Formats: sequence, structure tokens, C-alpha cells
Amino acid sequence: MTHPHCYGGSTVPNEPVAVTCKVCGGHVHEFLDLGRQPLSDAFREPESVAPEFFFRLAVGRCESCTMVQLTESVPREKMFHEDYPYHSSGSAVMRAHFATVARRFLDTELAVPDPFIVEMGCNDGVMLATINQAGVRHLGFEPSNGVAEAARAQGIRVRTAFFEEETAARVRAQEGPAQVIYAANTMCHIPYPESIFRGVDALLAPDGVFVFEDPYLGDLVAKTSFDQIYDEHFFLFSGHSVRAMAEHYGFQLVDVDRLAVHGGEVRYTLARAGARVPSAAVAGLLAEEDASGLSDLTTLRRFGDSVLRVRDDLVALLRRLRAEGSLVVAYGATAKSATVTNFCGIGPELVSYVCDSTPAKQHRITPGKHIPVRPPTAFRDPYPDYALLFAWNHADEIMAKEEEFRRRGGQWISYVPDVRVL
Ligand code: DWN
Ligand code: SAH
Ligand code: ZN
Repeated sequence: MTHPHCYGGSTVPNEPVAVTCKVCGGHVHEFLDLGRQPLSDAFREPESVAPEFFFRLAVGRCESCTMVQLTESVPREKMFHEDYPYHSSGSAVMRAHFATVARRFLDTELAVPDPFIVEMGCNDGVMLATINQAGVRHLGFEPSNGVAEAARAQGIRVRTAFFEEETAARVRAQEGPAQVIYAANTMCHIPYPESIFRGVDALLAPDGVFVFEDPYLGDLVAKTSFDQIYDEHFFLFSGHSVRAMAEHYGFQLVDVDRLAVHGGEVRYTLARAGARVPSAAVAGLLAEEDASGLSDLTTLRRFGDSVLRVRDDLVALLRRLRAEGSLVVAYGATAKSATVTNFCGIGPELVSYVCDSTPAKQHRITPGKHIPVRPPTAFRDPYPDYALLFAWNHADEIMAKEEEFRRRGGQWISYVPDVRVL
């Protein structure tokens, strides 16, 4: 293993341990313990008797740079491998989102002679497809080979490898500098930022941009969306913590954009220190965070209290519906739902099955709580009384698809921002 991440083992005592920040080495103060959790994307064969991997999921905040991060990291090869089941192209809304991102790059940073863009975590090519169609030189880094193959099948250039210092430097030597290095929902998955920034430094053109978008801490707190916390989401970024991280590695935060996707994200644009003038949006986001006290420990502890309330409300509702004899199923076997089911203690006795359109998840059981996953056709066979929306971030898309469910008297249940029957 070439990166310096730490790993605490499968069973650890239920008490905070001294943890140092993966960015600055400062002291990380734990503020929320979500207990023993499995790998969020490890959907199991129902007949499997292999021991399941568990780790302790807890979150803390660095006292020096404010970075919110997990206090224990899972070895990356346990999460990202040949069978990684998440296919980014499974949502029409996300396909449109990434086509827009790609077109924006084509019209701006890539409108130069012989442009080159590198993406880390390109998955099944949902963003690079548009770049490829435009005939622009590109390379994706994707360690999960199953999804990388899906990208290659469309003619997209993908290396089955983790982006890090060595792999990035090799691409620089072979293919020259990149005008854009992009990562969506990937930087927050990486507990070895030093190696990443060294790689970006090696590969990025002098005036290039490093752009990444990830779930925003401000939205997590505002919506109590604690299910954004799981093994793969090691960091929960804010404007303040990303600015500190950029500066720590010789870069500068020069632009931010708030995004509605995945329940609320921010797109951060970084450039080499001094290379560009930061936009007014950066100061705006930082001022907003100051005003709301987003990075204060008291705010984060209050978020922790809200999480416990949502857990209690959700379990009480599901128990009541079950006691009344209602059929309750879930929709969207998300990675996020591993945190909900395992933290709240929700198994097949409360939620009979989960419907999901991903073939690699179907006919398996969910990690930890072992709820069966069925294809969306099972949703109408017969329609349940209630459907717990695990993929709440895709609510509009899913509810539009499943209009008939409501017409027949079915009701959706959401737990973001609070527990409600919709
Ligand atoms: O950060 C990450 C994000 C980008 O994707 C990864 N760590 C893992 C994954 O997280 P997730 O599983 O929570 O992502 P989604 O996009 O909320 O997952 C939606 C799930 O719902 C997928 O399994 C597909 C399914 N789905 C469906 O069955 N019908 C989705 C849509 C839109 C649908 O119409
Ligand atoms: N960009 C896609 C995929 C996000 S899921 C989207 O937004 O939908 C996170 C992806 O990052 C996974 O496909 C995983 O295999 C990949 N990944 C994890 N660590 C990585 C690294 N060091 N370099 C490149 N990709 C990585
Ligand atoms: Zn720190």
C-alpha cells in the first residue's frame, strides 16, 4: 500500500480514540458516533456465509483546519474493486448534470489548442462520454474495474488505477499537462489528500484548474442528512475546510458553486496559489458559513442531536406501520441507506425489501441488515402501502417514474430533513 492512511480494525471499543487530521495533522475532536457499520456498497449473495466486514463509523472535526472527517478509514481496496456496484449513469438527472459539466469545460478551460482533461473516479463514464463525443483528449482514473469497463465500452479512455502521486506523475510524463483535473463525489472518498495534491501538482498545467464537487457540510447540517456519512465519504467538506486544505498544499480556492444534486453539494475550483483571482462567490460562501457557525463544535453537536431524533422518529413510525399490518418496502438500495439501516436498526422485519434498478444489487441482500434487494418490477407486484425513500436525493425522478404507486393510494416516507409521510 502506497498511501499513509490508518486502519483501526473491525471491532474497536465504543469510545473516542486520539485521531489526527488527514489534512493538517491537527487534533480531530469526535462529535458523532454512528456505531458498527458494514461496507456501504457490499451487497451480499443471500446464501453467503463469508464473515461480513465491520468498522466503527464516527465523525469528528479538526481543531486546527475545521475539516470534518471520519475517525477511522477503511482500506480502499475493500471499497473500490472489480465488483463495485454503483453505476453513475443510473439516474437521468445525473446524466444531464454531468453533460452540462462537460459542456461547460469544453466551452471554457478546454477551448485551447490540444486540450487534455483528467477525471478521477470517472465511474462508468457519465461525464467523460460528452468529452469523448467532442473528440477532446481525456483520461479517466477508475480503480473499480467493472464500472471502468462500462466506460471503455463507450470508447472512453480509462486507466484502472487509483489517482495518486505516482499514477498522476506517470500520466504527466506520458501525455503532458492537463488543463482540467476533475473529480465528482470522489475527493471526499480519499483519506490521503497529500498524495492527491502532489499528483495534481505534477499533472496540472501551470494555469490549469482542479475542480471537485462533493456533498456539502452545510446541506448535511441543514437537512440532518446523516446518511451522507458512510465508509466511502471520509471527508465532509465546507468552504472553510476546503480553503484550508487547498492552502496547505500550495493551491488556492478560486471559485465555488452550490449544486442541488445529491441533496446539496458544492463544486470547488482550485488553482495554483496566485494563478487566479478568487471570485466573489468564495467570500460569499465563507461569510455564510461564519454567520451560521457551520464549523463550530456546538453546531455539529446539535446536528448529532438531530440525528438521534430522526432515528427515533423513523423507527417509531416503521414499528407503528408494521403493527398496523401495512406492507412497507424501500426504494433505492443506496450506499447512504447502509448508515440508516445499521444505525437505526432497520431490517427485513420493518422493511420487507428494497427496490433498485441496478442489476449488480438485485437479488442480493443489503450490507449488515440483510434486507433483500429486488428489481423495480417487484414494486408493483403488489404495490406496498408505504415506500421508504432511501434515494431521497432522486425523489423527483423516482416519484415521476412511480406515479402509479401514489395513484393507487401508496404513500412515500422520507426522513430528510425530518421523518414524514409525503
Ligand atoms: O458518493 C457516491 C455517490 C455518487 O453514489 C458513492 N460513494 C456511492 C453512491 O452513493 P448512493 O448509492 O447513495 O447514490 P445514489 O445516487 O443516491 O443511489 C441511488 C440508487 O437508487 C442506485 O442504487 C440506483 C437506484 N435508483 C433506482 O432504483 N431508480 C436510482 C434512480 C434515479 C431510479 O430511478
Ligand atoms: N464520479 C462519479 C462516481 C462517484 S463514486 C459520480 O459522481 O457519480 C466514487 C468513485 O471514485 C468510485 O467509482 C471509485 O471507484 C472511485 N475512486 C475511489 N478512489 C479513487 C482514486 N484514488 N482515484 C480515482 N478514483 C477513485
Ligand atoms: Zn486539520
